[in-house]
Amino acid sequence: MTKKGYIVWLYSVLILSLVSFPVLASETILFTEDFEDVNIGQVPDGFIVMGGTPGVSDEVSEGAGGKSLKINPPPELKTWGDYAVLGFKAQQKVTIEFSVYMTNTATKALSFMCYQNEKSIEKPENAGPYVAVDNPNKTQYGNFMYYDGAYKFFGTAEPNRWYRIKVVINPDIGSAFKGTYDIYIDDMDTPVVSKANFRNPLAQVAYIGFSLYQWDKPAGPYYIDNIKVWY
Ligand SMILES: [Ca+2]
Repeated sequence: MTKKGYIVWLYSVLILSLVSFPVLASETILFTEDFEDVNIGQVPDGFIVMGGTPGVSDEVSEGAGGKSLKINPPPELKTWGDYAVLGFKAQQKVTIEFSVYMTNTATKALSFMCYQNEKSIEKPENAGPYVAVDNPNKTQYGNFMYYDGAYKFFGTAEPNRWYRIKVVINPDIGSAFKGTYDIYIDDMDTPVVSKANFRNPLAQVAYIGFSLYQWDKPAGPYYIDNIKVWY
């Protein structure tokens, strides 16, 4: 190869490298779970279950599909919260994604909550970010909601289909950590809610929980799938 030929070759390699390998934003995954490797009725390692009987099921196979986490207190159980909770390395800036499905029998709202430590996970009033969904045919709400001291409605929900939810937590580190969060539904590029306020200030986010309250009549079921926690 002549010197000129070598230089042309070198530039070609450089340009091809830049075109072929653009710099990608790095993503650190703290937790993922699709429930496919979990036995029916069990919960994966890392989950804390409280109140009723969350467990993996294959009852909703379409959509997000395969196996998913069923949250459905048994009819005789009166509970202030049928919880499935999981912990991860504490963060201040973190994104949580999951898919949720409600049947048309669901009568109570499913709540998704973020907590700062294990001690606080049993009480919804300890949550920072707080997003809920319920059945338009069986409840007074029938909407997606977030809670920052009062319920704020931001979208209509339908039973018998999967929704993909993304919650992006934006820390606002001042004298106390009281961040905000953005909520996405299905469209992962454009938030439907921006800068929702936390229900409570948190020092960090280290746990997320899914909870279904049941008191006077059967509340569920709801199904959760494809959980991803990352930053
Ligand atoms: Ca699955």
